[in-house]
Amino acid sequence: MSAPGENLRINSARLWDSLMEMAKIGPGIAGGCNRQTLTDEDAEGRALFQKWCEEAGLTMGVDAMGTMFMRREGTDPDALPVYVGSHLDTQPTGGKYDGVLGVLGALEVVRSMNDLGIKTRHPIVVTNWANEEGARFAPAMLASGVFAGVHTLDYAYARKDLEGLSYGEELARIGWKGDEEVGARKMHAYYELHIEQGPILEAENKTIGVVTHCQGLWWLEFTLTGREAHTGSTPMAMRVNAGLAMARIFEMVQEVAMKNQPGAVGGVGQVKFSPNSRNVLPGTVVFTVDIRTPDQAKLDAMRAEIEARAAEICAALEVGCSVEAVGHFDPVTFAPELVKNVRQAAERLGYSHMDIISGAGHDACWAAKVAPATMVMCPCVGGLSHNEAEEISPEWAAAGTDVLFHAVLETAEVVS
Ligand code: HGY
Ligand code: MN
Ligand code: MN
Repeated sequence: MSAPGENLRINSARLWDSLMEMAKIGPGIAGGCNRQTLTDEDAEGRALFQKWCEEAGLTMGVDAMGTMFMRREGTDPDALPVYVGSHLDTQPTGGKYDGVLGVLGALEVVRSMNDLGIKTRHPIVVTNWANEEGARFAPAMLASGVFAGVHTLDYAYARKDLEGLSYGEELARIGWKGDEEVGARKMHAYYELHIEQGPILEAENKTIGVVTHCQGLWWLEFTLTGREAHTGSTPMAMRVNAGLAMARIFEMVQEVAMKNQPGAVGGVGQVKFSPNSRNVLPGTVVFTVDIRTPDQAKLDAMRAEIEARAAEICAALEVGCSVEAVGHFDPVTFAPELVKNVRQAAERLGYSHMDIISGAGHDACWAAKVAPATMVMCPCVGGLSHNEAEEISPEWAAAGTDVLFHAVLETAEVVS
Protein backbone atom coordinates (compact mmCIF):
# COMPACT_ATOMS: atom_id res chain seq x y z
CA MET A 1 0.00 0.00 0.00
CA SER A 2 1.63 3.26 -1.11
CA ALA A 3 1.89 6.05 1.47
CA PRO A 4 -0.28 9.12 0.92
CA GLY A 5 1.39 11.76 -1.25
CA GLU A 6 3.28 14.54 0.54
CA ASN A 7 0.90 17.09 -1.02
CA LEU A 8 -2.12 15.51 0.70
CA ARG A 9 -3.22 18.15 3.22
CA ILE A 10 -6.33 18.96 5.19
CA ASN A 11 -8.36 22.17 4.80
CA SER A 12 -6.76 24.35 7.47
CA ALA A 13 -9.24 27.25 7.15
CA ARG A 14 -12.20 24.91 7.70
CA LEU A 15 -10.46 23.33 10.71
CA TRP A 16 -9.76 26.73 12.26
CA ASP A 17 -13.34 27.93 11.65
CA SER A 18 -14.68 24.82 13.39
CA LEU A 19 -12.35 25.36 16.36
CA MET A 20 -13.52 28.96 16.70
CA GLU A 21 -17.21 27.98 16.36
CA MET A 22 -16.90 25.31 19.07
CA ALA A 23 -15.05 27.78 21.32
CA LYS A 24 -18.19 29.97 21.39
CA ILE A 25 -20.01 27.20 23.29
CA GLY A 26 -19.39 27.33 27.04
CA PRO A 27 -17.21 30.46 26.78
CA GLY A 28 -14.97 31.32 29.70
CA ILE A 29 -14.60 34.82 31.16
CA ALA A 30 -11.10 35.46 29.76
CA GLY A 31 -11.15 34.16 26.21
CA GLY A 32 -11.08 30.44 26.92
CA CYS A 33 -13.80 27.89 27.64
CA ASN A 34 -15.82 26.55 30.55
CA ARG A 35 -17.59 23.57 28.94
CA GLN A 36 -17.37 21.10 31.83
CA THR A 37 -18.53 17.57 31.33
CA LEU A 38 -22.28 16.82 31.48
CA THR A 39 -23.24 20.48 31.82
CA ASP A 40 -25.76 22.15 29.51
CA GLU A 41 -22.80 23.69 27.68
CA ASP A 42 -21.33 20.21 27.12
CA ALA A 43 -24.69 19.10 25.72
CA GLU A 44 -24.70 22.09 23.36
CA GLY A 45 -21.18 21.29 22.15
CA ARG A 46 -22.13 17.64 21.62
CA ALA A 47 -25.14 18.67 19.52
CA LEU A 48 -22.99 20.90 17.30
CA PHE A 49 -20.39 18.15 16.89
CA GLN A 50 -23.15 15.65 16.02
CA LYS A 51 -24.59 18.07 13.41
CA TRP A 52 -21.17 18.55 11.76
CA CYS A 53 -20.50 14.81 11.73
CA GLU A 54 -23.85 13.94 10.23
CA GLU A 55 -23.30 16.64 7.57
CA ALA A 56 -20.06 14.76 6.78
CA GLY A 57 -22.04 11.54 6.30
CA LEU A 58 -21.05 9.88 9.59
CA THR A 59 -23.41 7.70 11.61
CA MET A 60 -23.51 8.14 15.37
CA GLY A 61 -23.33 5.61 18.19
CA VAL A 62 -23.30 6.59 21.89
CA ASP A 63 -22.32 4.31 24.74
CA ALA A 64 -23.62 4.16 28.31
CA MET A 65 -20.92 6.59 29.49
CA GLY A 66 -21.95 9.16 26.89
CA THR A 67 -18.94 8.75 24.62
CA MET A 68 -19.81 9.65 21.00
CA PHE A 69 -18.62 7.41 18.12
CA MET A 70 -19.09 8.83 14.62
CA ARG A 71 -18.48 6.19 11.93
CA ARG A 72 -17.33 6.56 8.30
CA GLU A 73 -17.74 3.26 6.44
CA GLY A 74 -14.77 1.45 4.93
CA THR A 75 -14.81 -0.87 1.91
CA ASP A 76 -14.52 -3.91 4.21
CA PRO A 77 -17.44 -3.87 6.68
CA ASP A 78 -15.80 -6.65 8.68
CA ALA A 79 -12.54 -4.76 9.18
CA LEU A 80 -12.10 -3.29 12.66
CA PRO A 81 -12.23 0.52 12.55
CA VAL A 82 -9.43 2.98 13.10
CA TYR A 83 -10.57 5.23 15.95
CA VAL A 84 -9.44 8.87 15.97
CA GLY A 85 -10.47 11.26 18.71
CA SER A 86 -10.05 13.11 21.97
CA HIS A 87 -12.46 15.12 24.16
CA LEU A 88 -14.74 18.17 23.96
CA ASP A 89 -15.11 18.71 27.72
CA THR A 90 -12.93 21.44 29.24
CA GLN A 91 -11.56 22.59 32.56
CA PRO A 92 -13.52 25.33 34.36
CA THR A 93 -10.93 27.83 33.15
CA GLY A 94 -9.88 25.81 30.13
CA GLY A 95 -8.50 26.72 26.74
CA LYS A 96 -10.07 26.47 23.30
CA TYR A 97 -7.82 23.66 22.05
CA ASP A 98 -7.18 21.08 24.84
CA GLY A 99 -9.03 18.00 23.57
CA VAL A 100 -11.05 19.98 21.04
CA LEU A 101 -8.22 20.04 18.49
CA GLY A 102 -8.14 16.24 18.60
CA VAL A 103 -11.86 15.80 18.07
CA LEU A 104 -12.26 18.48 15.38
CA GLY A 105 -8.94 17.49 13.79
CA ALA A 106 -10.31 13.96 13.45
CA LEU A 107 -13.49 15.37 11.89
CA GLU A 108 -11.35 17.44 9.49
CA VAL A 109 -9.53 14.25 8.43
CA VAL A 110 -12.89 12.73 7.48
CA ARG A 111 -14.06 15.94 5.78
CA SER A 112 -10.84 15.95 3.74
CA MET A 113 -11.27 12.28 2.85
CA ASN A 114 -14.76 13.15 1.60
CA ASP A 115 -13.44 16.10 -0.43
CA LEU A 116 -10.77 13.91 -2.03
CA GLY A 117 -13.04 10.89 -2.50
CA ILE A 118 -10.67 8.71 -0.52
CA LYS A 119 -11.89 5.24 0.42
CA THR A 120 -10.17 3.09 3.06
CA ARG A 121 -10.50 -0.61 3.78
CA HIS A 122 -10.95 -0.01 7.51
CA PRO A 123 -13.83 2.18 8.70
CA ILE A 124 -12.87 5.36 10.56
CA VAL A 125 -14.58 6.30 13.85
CA VAL A 126 -14.26 9.88 15.06
CA THR A 127 -14.57 9.80 18.86
CA ASN A 128 -15.53 12.30 21.57
CA TRP A 129 -14.67 10.64 24.91
CA ALA A 130 -16.85 11.79 27.81
CA ASN A 131 -15.25 13.33 30.91
CA GLU A 132 -11.61 13.26 29.93
CA GLU A 133 -10.73 16.14 32.26
CA GLY A 134 -11.92 14.68 35.54
CA ALA A 135 -12.41 18.27 36.70
CA ARG A 136 -16.06 17.83 37.74
CA PHE A 137 -16.09 14.06 38.25
CA ALA A 138 -12.77 12.47 39.23
CA PRO A 139 -10.84 10.60 37.96
CA ALA A 140 -9.72 12.00 34.64
CA MET A 141 -10.29 9.87 31.52
CA LEU A 142 -13.26 8.27 33.27
CA ALA A 143 -15.22 7.16 30.17
CA SER A 144 -12.19 5.80 28.32
CA GLY A 145 -11.24 4.07 31.58
CA VAL A 146 -14.59 2.25 31.67
CA PHE A 147 -14.15 1.47 27.95
CA ALA A 148 -10.76 -0.13 28.70
CA GLY A 149 -12.12 -2.12 31.64
CA VAL A 150 -10.20 -0.12 34.26
CA HIS A 151 -13.35 1.17 36.00
CA THR A 152 -16.81 -0.39 36.31
CA LEU A 153 -19.85 1.46 35.01
CA ASP A 154 -21.33 1.50 38.53
CA TYR A 155 -18.17 3.11 39.93
CA ALA A 156 -18.29 5.77 37.21
CA TYR A 157 -22.01 6.49 37.63
CA ALA A 158 -21.52 6.97 41.36
CA ARG A 159 -18.75 9.59 41.04
CA LYS A 160 -19.97 12.89 42.47
CA ASP A 161 -19.12 16.53 41.81
CA LEU A 162 -18.60 19.16 44.54
CA GLU A 163 -22.37 19.79 44.64
CA GLY A 164 -23.03 16.08 45.28
CA LEU A 165 -24.51 15.39 41.84
CA SER A 166 -23.56 11.99 40.38
CA TYR A 167 -22.20 11.23 36.91
CA GLY A 168 -25.10 8.88 36.17
CA GLU A 169 -27.72 11.47 37.15
CA GLU A 170 -26.11 14.26 35.15
CA LEU A 171 -25.57 12.09 32.06
CA ALA A 172 -29.27 11.18 32.07
CA ARG A 173 -30.25 14.81 32.72
CA ILE A 174 -28.47 16.11 29.60
CA GLY A 175 -29.92 13.26 27.53
CA TRP A 176 -26.64 11.66 26.43
CA LYS A 177 -26.84 8.28 28.17
CA GLY A 178 -26.37 5.99 25.17
CA ASP A 179 -27.50 2.40 24.81
CA GLU A 180 -24.22 0.84 23.66
CA GLU A 181 -22.37 -1.37 26.12
CA VAL A 182 -19.17 0.46 27.12
CA GLY A 183 -16.13 -1.30 25.70
CA ALA A 184 -18.06 -3.59 23.36
CA ARG A 185 -16.49 -1.81 20.38
CA LYS A 186 -13.16 -3.27 19.20
CA MET A 187 -10.50 -1.06 17.65
CA HIS A 188 -7.96 -1.83 14.90
CA ALA A 189 -5.95 1.16 16.14
CA TYR A 190 -6.38 4.49 17.93
CA TYR A 191 -4.84 7.90 17.11
CA GLU A 192 -5.16 11.11 19.14
CA LEU A 193 -4.02 14.60 18.16
CA HIS A 194 -3.45 16.92 21.13
CA ILE A 195 -1.67 20.13 22.00
CA GLU A 196 1.48 19.44 24.04
CA GLN A 197 0.32 21.42 27.10
CA GLY A 198 4.00 21.93 27.94
CA PRO A 199 6.91 24.08 26.66
CA ILE A 200 9.18 21.54 24.95
CA LEU A 201 8.11 21.64 21.27
CA GLU A 202 7.99 25.44 21.12
CA ALA A 203 11.31 25.76 22.94
CA GLU A 204 12.93 23.24 20.59
CA ASN A 205 11.28 24.95 17.60
CA LYS A 206 9.61 21.68 16.52
CA THR A 207 6.18 21.61 14.86
CA ILE A 208 5.27 17.99 15.57
CA GLY A 209 5.62 15.87 18.71
CA VAL A 210 6.00 12.16 17.94
CA VAL A 211 4.59 10.82 21.18
CA THR A 212 6.36 7.62 22.26
CA HIS A 213 5.18 7.44 25.88
CA CYS A 214 2.96 9.10 28.50
CA GLN A 215 4.06 9.62 32.09
CA GLY A 216 2.22 7.77 34.84
CA LEU A 217 0.03 9.45 37.46
CA TRP A 218 -1.37 9.14 40.97
CA TRP A 219 -4.20 11.35 42.29
CA LEU A 220 -4.14 10.96 46.10
CA GLU A 221 -7.17 12.49 47.83
CA PHE A 222 -6.32 13.40 51.43
CA THR A 223 -8.98 14.08 54.08
CA LEU A 224 -7.51 15.81 57.13
CA THR A 225 -9.59 16.12 60.30
CA GLY A 226 -8.90 18.96 62.71
CA ARG A 227 -11.15 20.66 65.27
CA GLU A 228 -13.36 23.57 64.31
CA ALA A 229 -12.54 26.44 66.68
CA HIS A 230 -12.49 30.23 66.83
CA THR A 231 -9.48 31.67 64.96
CA GLY A 232 -9.33 34.53 67.44
CA SER A 233 -9.96 33.21 70.90
CA THR A 234 -8.36 29.74 70.59
CA PRO A 235 -4.80 29.74 71.98
CA MET A 236 -2.20 28.34 69.57
CA ALA A 237 -1.38 25.42 71.88
CA MET A 238 -5.05 24.34 71.90
CA ARG A 239 -5.43 24.16 68.15
CA VAL A 240 -5.89 20.96 66.11
CA ASN A 241 -5.03 22.72 62.90
CA ALA A 242 -5.85 20.74 59.72
CA GLY A 243 -4.98 23.79 57.60
CA LEU A 244 -1.45 23.87 59.01
CA ALA A 245 -1.07 20.14 58.33
CA MET A 246 -2.20 20.74 54.75
CA ALA A 247 0.37 23.48 54.29
CA ARG A 248 3.17 21.25 55.58
CA ILE A 249 2.06 18.44 53.26
CA PHE A 250 2.08 20.80 50.28
CA GLU A 251 5.66 21.81 51.14
CA MET A 252 6.63 18.14 51.48
CA VAL A 253 5.09 17.21 48.11
CA GLN A 254 7.12 19.98 46.48
CA GLU A 255 10.30 18.66 48.14
CA VAL A 256 9.62 15.04 47.05
CA ALA A 257 9.01 16.14 43.44
CA MET A 258 12.14 18.31 43.37
CA LYS A 259 14.39 15.59 44.76
CA ASN A 260 13.14 13.24 42.00
CA GLN A 261 14.23 15.50 39.16
CA PRO A 262 14.50 15.25 36.27
CA GLY A 263 11.12 14.15 35.08
CA ALA A 264 8.90 14.21 38.14
CA VAL A 265 6.11 16.62 39.08
CA GLY A 266 3.90 17.03 42.12
CA GLY A 267 1.31 19.56 43.20
CA VAL A 268 -2.26 20.25 44.29
CA GLY A 269 -5.01 21.89 42.24
CA GLN A 270 -8.10 21.48 44.37
CA VAL A 271 -8.68 22.11 48.10
CA LYS A 272 -11.95 22.10 50.05
CA PHE A 273 -12.00 23.68 53.53
CA SER A 274 -14.96 22.96 55.75
CA PRO A 275 -16.75 25.02 57.00
CA ASN A 276 -14.59 27.43 54.93
CA SER A 277 -15.39 30.40 57.16
CA ARG A 278 -12.81 33.14 57.67
CA ASN A 279 -12.85 32.94 61.47
CA VAL A 280 -13.25 29.19 61.98
CA LEU A 281 -10.31 26.80 61.99
CA PRO A 282 -11.23 24.04 59.50
CA GLY A 283 -12.82 20.86 60.80
CA THR A 284 -11.89 19.04 57.60
CA VAL A 285 -9.60 19.79 54.70
CA VAL A 286 -9.88 17.71 51.51
CA PHE A 287 -7.32 18.03 48.72
CA THR A 288 -5.91 15.92 45.87
CA VAL A 289 -2.17 15.53 45.39
CA ASP A 290 -1.27 15.01 41.70
CA ILE A 291 2.13 13.32 41.15
CA ARG A 292 3.52 12.15 37.80
CA THR A 293 6.69 10.73 36.23
CA PRO A 294 7.54 8.47 33.28
CA ASP A 295 9.51 6.18 35.64
CA GLN A 296 7.36 3.43 37.18
CA ALA A 297 9.59 2.77 40.20
CA LYS A 298 9.94 6.48 40.94
CA LEU A 299 6.16 6.98 40.67
CA ASP A 300 5.38 4.31 43.23
CA ALA A 301 8.22 5.38 45.55
CA MET A 302 6.98 8.99 45.49
CA ARG A 303 3.48 7.83 46.41
CA ALA A 304 4.76 5.72 49.30
CA GLU A 305 6.97 8.53 50.66
CA ILE A 306 4.23 11.18 50.42
CA GLU A 307 1.67 8.99 52.19
CA ALA A 308 4.11 8.02 54.97
CA ARG A 309 5.31 11.56 55.60
CA ALA A 310 1.80 13.00 55.47
CA ALA A 311 0.80 10.61 58.24
CA GLU A 312 3.79 11.78 60.34
CA ILE A 313 2.96 15.45 59.73
CA CYS A 314 -0.63 14.91 60.82
CA ALA A 315 0.27 12.80 63.86
CA ALA A 316 2.58 15.55 65.13
CA LEU A 317 -0.35 17.99 64.97
CA GLU A 318 -2.92 15.45 66.25
CA VAL A 319 -4.79 15.90 62.97
CA GLY A 320 -6.66 12.92 61.52
CA CYS A 321 -5.42 11.76 58.13
CA SER A 322 -6.97 9.43 55.55
CA VAL A 323 -6.01 9.03 51.90
CA GLU A 324 -7.73 7.46 48.88
CA ALA A 325 -6.22 6.97 45.41
CA VAL A 326 -8.85 8.57 43.16
CA GLY A 327 -6.87 8.43 39.96
CA HIS A 328 -4.04 6.33 38.57
CA PHE A 329 -2.38 5.00 35.47
CA ASP A 330 1.08 3.52 35.02
CA PRO A 331 3.50 5.04 32.49
CA VAL A 332 2.33 4.18 28.97
CA THR A 333 4.38 3.01 25.98
CA PHE A 334 2.56 3.72 22.70
CA ALA A 335 2.51 1.28 19.77
CA PRO A 336 5.85 1.48 17.92
CA GLU A 337 4.32 0.77 14.51
CA LEU A 338 1.88 3.65 14.90
CA VAL A 339 4.60 5.92 16.30
CA LYS A 340 6.61 5.14 13.16
CA ASN A 341 3.63 6.14 10.99
CA VAL A 342 3.47 9.50 12.78
CA ARG A 343 7.22 10.09 12.43
CA GLN A 344 7.21 9.15 8.72
CA ALA A 345 4.16 11.34 8.07
CA ALA A 346 5.92 14.34 9.62
CA GLU A 347 9.00 13.67 7.49
CA ARG A 348 6.97 13.17 4.31
CA LEU A 349 5.12 16.43 4.95
CA GLY A 350 8.32 18.30 5.72
CA TYR A 351 7.42 19.21 9.31
CA SER A 352 10.14 19.47 11.95
CA HIS A 353 9.53 16.89 14.66
CA MET A 354 10.93 15.27 17.78
CA ASP A 355 10.07 12.30 19.97
CA ILE A 356 8.32 13.37 23.16
CA ILE A 357 6.81 11.89 26.32
CA SER A 358 3.35 13.28 27.12
CA GLY A 359 3.28 15.16 30.42
CA ALA A 360 -0.51 15.24 30.52
CA GLY A 361 -2.75 12.19 30.62
CA HIS A 362 -5.04 11.43 27.69
CA ASP A 363 -7.74 8.98 26.62
CA ALA A 364 -5.05 7.41 24.44
CA CYS A 365 -3.49 6.09 27.67
CA TRP A 366 -6.52 3.88 28.27
CA ALA A 367 -7.09 3.13 24.58
CA ALA A 368 -3.54 1.71 24.58
CA LYS A 369 -4.72 -1.01 26.98
CA VAL A 370 -7.16 -2.43 24.42
CA ALA A 371 -5.62 -1.60 21.01
CA PRO A 372 -2.44 -0.26 19.37
CA ALA A 373 -2.56 3.48 20.12
CA THR A 374 -0.49 6.59 19.79
CA MET A 375 -0.64 10.39 19.70
CA VAL A 376 0.40 13.33 17.57
CA MET A 377 1.24 16.62 19.30
CA CYS A 378 1.60 20.22 18.20
CA PRO A 379 3.10 23.05 20.29
CA CYS A 380 1.11 25.54 22.37
CA VAL A 381 2.22 29.08 23.10
CA GLY A 382 4.48 29.28 26.15
CA GLY A 383 3.56 25.69 26.98
CA LEU A 384 0.47 27.07 28.69
CA SER A 385 -2.68 24.95 29.09
CA HIS A 386 -5.50 24.49 31.62
CA ASN A 387 -5.59 28.27 31.43
CA GLU A 388 -7.99 30.44 29.41
CA ALA A 389 -4.97 32.07 27.71
CA GLU A 390 -4.07 28.72 26.06
CA GLU A 391 -3.11 29.49 22.45
CA ILE A 392 -1.88 27.73 19.32
CA SER A 393 -1.30 28.99 15.78
CA PRO A 394 -3.49 27.95 12.83
CA GLU A 395 -0.29 26.62 11.25
CA TRP A 396 0.41 24.34 14.21
CA ALA A 397 -3.20 23.11 14.18
CA ALA A 398 -2.99 22.38 10.46
CA ALA A 399 0.39 20.65 10.71
CA GLY A 400 -0.77 18.36 13.49
CA THR A 401 -3.93 17.50 11.58
CA ASP A 402 -2.00 16.89 8.34
CA VAL A 403 0.21 14.39 10.18
CA LEU A 404 -2.85 12.79 11.79
CA PHE A 405 -4.42 12.56 8.31
CA HIS A 406 -1.44 10.73 6.83
CA ALA A 407 -0.95 8.40 9.78
CA VAL A 408 -4.62 7.44 9.86
CA LEU A 409 -4.67 6.76 6.09
CA GLU A 410 -1.57 4.60 6.48
CA THR A 411 -3.29 2.45 9.10
CA ALA A 412 -6.77 2.47 7.57
CA GLU A 413 -5.33 1.33 4.17
CA VAL A 414 -6.33 3.56 1.27
CA VAL A 415 -8.24 1.58 -1.38
CA SER A 416 -8.85 4.43 -3.82
O1 HGY B 1 -4.90 15.51 34.00
C1 HGY B 1 -4.57 15.38 32.81
O2 HGY B 1 -3.41 15.12 32.51
C2 HGY B 1 -5.56 15.59 31.71
O3 HGY B 1 -5.62 16.94 31.40
N1 HGY B 1 -6.86 15.10 32.08
MN1 MN C 1 -6.85 17.01 27.06
MN1 MN D 1 -6.97 18.90 29.95
